[in-house]
Amino acid sequence: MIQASEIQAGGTRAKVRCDELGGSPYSDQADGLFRPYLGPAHRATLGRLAGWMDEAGMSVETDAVGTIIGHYAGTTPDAPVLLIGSHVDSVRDGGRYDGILGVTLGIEAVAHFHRHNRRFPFALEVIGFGDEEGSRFSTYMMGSRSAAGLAQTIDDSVTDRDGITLRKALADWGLSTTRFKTARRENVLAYVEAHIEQAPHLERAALPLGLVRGIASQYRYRITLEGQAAHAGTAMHERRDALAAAAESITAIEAIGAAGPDDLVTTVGFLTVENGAPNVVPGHVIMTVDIRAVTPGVRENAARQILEALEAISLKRNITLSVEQVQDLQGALCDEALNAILRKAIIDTMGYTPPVLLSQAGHDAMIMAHLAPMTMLFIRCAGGISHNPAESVENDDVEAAHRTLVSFITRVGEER
Ligand code: HGY
Ligand code: MN
Ligand code: MN
Repeated sequence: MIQASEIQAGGTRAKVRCDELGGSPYSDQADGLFRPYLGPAHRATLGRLAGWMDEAGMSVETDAVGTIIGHYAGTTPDAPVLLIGSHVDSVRDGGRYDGILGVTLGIEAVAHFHRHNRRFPFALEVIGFGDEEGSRFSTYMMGSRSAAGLAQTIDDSVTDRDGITLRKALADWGLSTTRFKTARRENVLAYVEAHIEQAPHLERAALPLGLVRGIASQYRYRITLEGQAAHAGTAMHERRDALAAAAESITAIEAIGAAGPDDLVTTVGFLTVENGAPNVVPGHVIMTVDIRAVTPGVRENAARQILEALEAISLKRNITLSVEQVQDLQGALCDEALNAILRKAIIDTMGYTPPVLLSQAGHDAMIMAHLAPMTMLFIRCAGGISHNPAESVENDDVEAAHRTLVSFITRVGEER
């Protein structure tokens, strides 16, 4: 019988490894965490993960888009694959556990079975996607989209903040878009992703782990407001102030989000003023709008209201408005059968029936749902805070997640 004390080391180790990866050389930001796709930190992180995967008895490869995959063979060579993973990239000034904790927990689960020489009628693969956040290029979910066999478009007009194109960044890794199709994972039985909740529901319920019913759909727009740059001495009624128009628009976007159903969220997360200066009336503003909802139709309805509001404000202020949709991400429901097994695993290891939550945060799991049935395990995080250096998790909660993941995989094996 497996000793609980032995299994607990895995959970703590998974967290401690995320802490190690939270700094140089695994971050491209001197004073915090930024691990962008195809950057030096990404490459260093894959090297470190490959070593841990090797220690856990896995063979390791990196695919055509820079995704790392550790393989732990099943009892037969043609056995289907149970994929366990998440993303290794981060947002700028990000938290240490978003994404990467799902990869280190996957490694710990396989290490546990390796130590006990346990094999299943399916292979285990731990997968670490390099571009979920879209924090370097305006791509997003590139790794899971390729793994799921979804088409990828490369926009050569898109560059990172240093002017490097995605195509160049791929070439610097010896990767080429011509091989993207080879990244599709074959013979996949299911996909499971352990991830911090990035919301406060588990903390408010004083519970360490939860299930996920579904992941919200997302729209993202790039809005350009064109007025007229003018001297700060210009009379108020003679201005075409793009930033004042943006401010009124942002308030309207927030009000539409707040007035909508509980699962609707609207965010303006990025704004830039061209040639901004204290004594210049802003003439050109670019901002983003992110709209999410789990319930079908809510996202679409909110988008229509928001675009109508922006048109009315721009007309009133004599501003030229242009709207570009840069993301249309369909939501996804977790597989009921996998959720039932994960529920039993949580009852087994924790002794309580877990809550079933909605995820307003996007995850690779919503893409992997195109390839195979998927499920997610949510882990409590302090205050629900994420995309912030203050992101934190408790050792006990990560150990609970580790033990639950081991129990979940064991149960899937028993049900095969
Ligand atoms: O935007 C999201 O929800 C995820 O963090 N990429
Ligand atoms: Mn994130
Ligand atoms: Mn994430």
